[in-house]
Amino acid sequence: MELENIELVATEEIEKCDDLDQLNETRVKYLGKKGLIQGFMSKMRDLSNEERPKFGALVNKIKAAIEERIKIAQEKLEEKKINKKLESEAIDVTLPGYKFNTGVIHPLMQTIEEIEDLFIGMGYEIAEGPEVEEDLYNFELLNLPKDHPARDMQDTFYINPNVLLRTHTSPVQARTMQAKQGKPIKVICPGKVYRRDDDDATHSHQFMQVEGLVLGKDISLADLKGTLLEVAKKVFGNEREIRLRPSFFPFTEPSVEVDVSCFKCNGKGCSICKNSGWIEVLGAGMVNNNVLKMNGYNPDEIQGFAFGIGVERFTMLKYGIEDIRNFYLNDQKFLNQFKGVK
Ligand code: FA5
Repeated sequence: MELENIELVATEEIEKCDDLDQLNETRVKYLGKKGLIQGFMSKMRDLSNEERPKFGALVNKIKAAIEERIKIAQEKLEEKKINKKLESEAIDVTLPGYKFNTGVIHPLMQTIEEIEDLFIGMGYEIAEGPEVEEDLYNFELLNLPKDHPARDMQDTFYINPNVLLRTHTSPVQARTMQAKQGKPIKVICPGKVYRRDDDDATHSHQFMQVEGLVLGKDISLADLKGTLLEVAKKVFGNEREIRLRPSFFPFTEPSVEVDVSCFKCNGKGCSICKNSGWIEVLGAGMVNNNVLKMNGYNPDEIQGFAFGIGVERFTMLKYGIEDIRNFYLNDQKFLNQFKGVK
């Protein structure tokens, strides 16, 4: 190639380069150690002293021009590379987002959380116990010896003669008393319980309760009544009527049951409340002296009350749910109604 043509040819080649690799090959071809420019440099030896500086200056000028063109091309190709990367990573922020199907806290758990918050605010702690329970805690230590007729009140799933699925959360009372060894107690215990009850609109063979137990000096029935009315008022508001009615539990004396006016008929009587106008929501009473003694407490020094709230019944009354079985069918249409309630 003639020296005069080299700048023109190099410029055309540089401009044709599509990427940095090609450009580098072109740079090596012209400016590398064994490149075309170097080839002209080595020819200087053969020139006369007069021609050499002129020729040298011309080669250097052409070399500088090619270097400059390569530099400009390199900047362009680097920018092109960055733009290509940005383009591939670009997102359209105006596109509508993906719809995420969020779950919903089960209405029974919402009720339990509400009850827990309420009692924690009143200074209670939360206790837990096993669902597969010993007969000893579920019955015997609660003043229900074997063959006691009151055991029929809670038809039981037995695993063997001494082990059963707990029929209520009251065994946690006995467990907590044994653990606290005569000291004051203020706990609630939420959990699942099991009974051989026939399923209907207000009964299920598996349901949830929140047990409560308070033991201390000079605790009276008035404290129990005040606590239960406070809870019922907070959960149901002022629209519902609440009544305490004398009842019987072997582990409390005296015992009461709390009813709330039926959400469906407002006390007139309907199929849901079995024409009574009321729905029973919890059992309660002053802890029986025998229970205190059996679990290491002296009834002359310490007394207290206990209660067992039916969580399904609370939730049915709160939201006007007509059939307890809705809680266990996992029907999305039913459950989604409780989105955003809590
Ligand atoms: C008891 O289970 C006692 N352990 C409660 C108690 C605790 C009394 C401490 C005294 C001291 P009862 O069997 O009544 O009591 O049940 C309590 C509540 O559970 C009822 O008021 C009702 O709301 C709910 N309940 C009872 N059986 C069912 C059932 N099959 N399905 C749904 N809820 C039920």
